[in-house]
Amino acid sequence: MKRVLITGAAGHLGNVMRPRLNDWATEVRLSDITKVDNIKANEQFVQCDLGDAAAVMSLVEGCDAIVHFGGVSTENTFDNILNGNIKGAYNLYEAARKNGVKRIFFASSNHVVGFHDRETLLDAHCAMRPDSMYGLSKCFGELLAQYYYDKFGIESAVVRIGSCFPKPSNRRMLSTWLSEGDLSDLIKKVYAADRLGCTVIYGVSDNPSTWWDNRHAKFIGWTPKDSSAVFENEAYLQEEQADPNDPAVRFQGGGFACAGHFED
Ligand code: NAI
Ligand code: 15L
Repeated sequence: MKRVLITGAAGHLGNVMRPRLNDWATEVRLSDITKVDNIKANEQFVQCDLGDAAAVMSLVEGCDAIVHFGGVSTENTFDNILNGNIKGAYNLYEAARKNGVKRIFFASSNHVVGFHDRETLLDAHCAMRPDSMYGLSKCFGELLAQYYYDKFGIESAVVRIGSCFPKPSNRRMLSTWLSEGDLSDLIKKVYAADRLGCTVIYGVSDNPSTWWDNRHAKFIGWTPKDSSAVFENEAYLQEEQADPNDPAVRFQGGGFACAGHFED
């Protein structure tokens, strides 16, 4: 891989993926609306608001690959989501088209399907049931990726990330947990594939309990190696009360599905 752009580089996943992807790329262009520190020899930092079309156009210039983590990552005001996730995704795909970028790793979210209940096994072809304005903005991003593939041939991995944190912080995350190692392997597999098309992939480790089936993405050859089983007996997870009638327990999106509508 030659020059890779990582958006959202100041955020959680940007920070954890940066060292893991460093050897993989000759040059890494890091970008965020917030400053990124400790720039390494093969890294470059470009501060940029994804909602600024002209800035995003020059940000993407000269890049061969884009790992798109940037944007609002939880529920927020519509204006913030509109700027970072809707205009931001549009600006990024337009910039990719005009700069000849052929393949994008798009960090979508499980909150695109958060209103499915947990007894339902989902695959890439299930209906979108967003659980939040945030989830809705990721639906837009996923459809945008499909449109840019159908019309312009730009390939995307549309990755519905579960919960990528060092460990599950609640019982729900025993089913949604994605390890950092499995995520970095997935990014590399996405760029190693001969063909990708526009493929929806659930970003989840090999957990004992799962609501997601990745059979339509098997051709990529990604096999998650980690499992939340190692955390199952941790005391903080045993103590959590699980009321089966609580919407946060019924729906896949957990707290996002039962939170009130976010207003300013
Ligand atoms: P994060 O919130 O830590 O990082 C997102 C970064 O995007 C932040 O550094 C923020 O400054 C930047 N950003 C926000 N608005 C921006 C704008 N208008 N212009 C430029 N940069 C902007 O989130 P995290 O956890 O690192 O997630 C990365 C991506 O993965 C996000 O798109 C998120 O929706 C997605 N994701 C993450 C999951 C996880 O478990 N960490 C689960 C599902 C999806
Ligand atoms: C997400 O989409 C968020 O970005 C992340 O912060 C977590 O809340 C995650 O989903 C989750 O569902 O655990």
